[in-house]
Amino acid sequence: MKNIAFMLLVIICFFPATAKSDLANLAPIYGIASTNSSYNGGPNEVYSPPYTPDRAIDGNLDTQWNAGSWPNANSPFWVIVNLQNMFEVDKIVLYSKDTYYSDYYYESYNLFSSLDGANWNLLQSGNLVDNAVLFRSEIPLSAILQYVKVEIPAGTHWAHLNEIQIYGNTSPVPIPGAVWLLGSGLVGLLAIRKKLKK
Ligand SMILES: [Ca+2]
Repeated sequence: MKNIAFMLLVIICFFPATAKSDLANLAPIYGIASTNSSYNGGPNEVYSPPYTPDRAIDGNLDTQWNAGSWPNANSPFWVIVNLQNMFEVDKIVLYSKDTYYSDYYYESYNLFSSLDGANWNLLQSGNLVDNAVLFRSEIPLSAILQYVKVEIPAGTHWAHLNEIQIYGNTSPVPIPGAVWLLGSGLVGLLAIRKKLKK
């Protein structure tokens, strides 16, 4: 009986910490985007310049960040999205499209996450097909992160992204609070268990 009561207390104390609230694309809600290169556009542009990094997280698949084309002194190009807090993230989706040129092109990418914007964890490397059809690359995850970096180190023509979608729990992860709660919860459980044993 005492063991059952203890198990119930454990479930009550720890279930709320693992319950998930709404999932959404966090990038347009919280994201601040930066880059090392923005192409300023030229004549006969299909998309509306400037191709600034905020265009990669504006929730619009028809606008894009464009770093320029190769060769370029700023390569490898990168765009960083800072969510301003730590979040639980379930997947990242990258979109690219080039309607100006209909021939086949590609651009390679390295996708990183970070908690502090200084130490980066490589999540995936791959290629984005870059032609007139909107290309979608979905990367499933189970991670806590604050920063996402997409690096484009090589390709056949443009370095650009129409959208970086970061899907996760809309409530930030309160790391110091969670640690404090876990600590106080364990102390409480130990005290209750001691009482039950008496
Ligand atoms: Ca966009």
